[in-house]
Amino acid sequence: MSKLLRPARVLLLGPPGSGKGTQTSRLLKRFGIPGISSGDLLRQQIENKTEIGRTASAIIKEGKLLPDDIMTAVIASELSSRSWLSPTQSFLLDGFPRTEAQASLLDNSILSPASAQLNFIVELKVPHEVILDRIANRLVHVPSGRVYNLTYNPPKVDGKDDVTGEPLSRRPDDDPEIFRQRLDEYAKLTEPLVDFYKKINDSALFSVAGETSDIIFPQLEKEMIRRFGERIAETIV
Ligand code: G5P
Ligand code: MG
Repeated sequence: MSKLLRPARVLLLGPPGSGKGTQTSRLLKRFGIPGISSGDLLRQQIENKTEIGRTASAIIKEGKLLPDDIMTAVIASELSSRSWLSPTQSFLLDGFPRTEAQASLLDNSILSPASAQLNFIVELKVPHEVILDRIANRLVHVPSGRVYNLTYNPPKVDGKDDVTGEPLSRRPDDDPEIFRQRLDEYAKLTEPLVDFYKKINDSALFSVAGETSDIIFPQLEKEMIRRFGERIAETIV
C-alpha cells in the first residue's frame, strides 16, 4: 500500500449496485483511505434496534430515502466521532450526500472551513441491466459492511464472512421491485447532484464508466494519483 501526498476527501456517487462499496474497500486497500457508507451506518442502527434504526428500516424497505436532517445528523456525528473533520484527514463518503439539501448541509454546517470541503467527486456509471444482474447475487456482512457477490467475489466459505466467519445476509431492499424504486430515487434525487457540483466545483468532478469494477478501479486509481500524488511505502530489505 502507498499513501497519498495530499488529503483526498472523496465522494462516490453512483446508482445502487454500481459498486460504491466495492470501490471503497479497494481504495482503502490501495491508499489507506478510510470510508463511511451511509447505508452501512443505517444497517448497523437497524441491527442494534435504535430509534434511528426503526425509522430507517421502514423507509429502506420501501426503497425511499431517509429525511435529509436525520441522515445529515447521522453522518455529522460519525465524522466527528472519528475525528475526521481536520483538513489534513483523507476520507471517502459512500452514499452521502445524495440530495442537494444534504450536499449543502455538508458544505455549510459540517465541513467548514473551506479547506476541508470535498475535493474529489466521482460519478460511477454502470449500465442498469448489468446492475440488476449483480443484485440478485449480493450478500453482505452487516457489522463490517463487507460485500460479496455469489459469482464475482464469493465468500471463501458458503454464507460466511471471510474475516469473522459470521453469517452473511441478503439485504431486504435487494428485492427486484424495491430495487427498481431505488434506481428511480437515484435518477430523481441524486443524479442532479452531478450538475450541482459542476456549478460549485467543476474541477473536482470525475465520471468513470465501465461494466465491471475491474475496469473502473484502474481508472480511479490513476486519477487519484494524478490529483493527490503518491508516496510509495519504503520497502524494508
Ligand atoms: P446504500 O446502502 O447506500 P445504494 O443503493 O446506494 O445503497 P448499494 O446497493 O449499496 O448502493 P453499491 O455500494 O454501489 O450498491 O454497490 P456494491 O455493493 O459495491 O456492489 C453491488 C454488488 O455487485 C455486490 O454484490 C458486489 O459484490 C457486486 N459487484 C461489484 N462489482 C462487480 C462486477 O464488476 N461484476 C459483478 N458481477 N459483480 C460486481 O443505501 C441503502 C438505503 O439506505 C438509505 C436509503 O433508504 C437507501 O435506499 N440511505 C439514505 N437515505 C437518505 N440519504 C442518504 N444519504 C442515504 N444513504 C442511505
Ligand atoms: Mg453500498
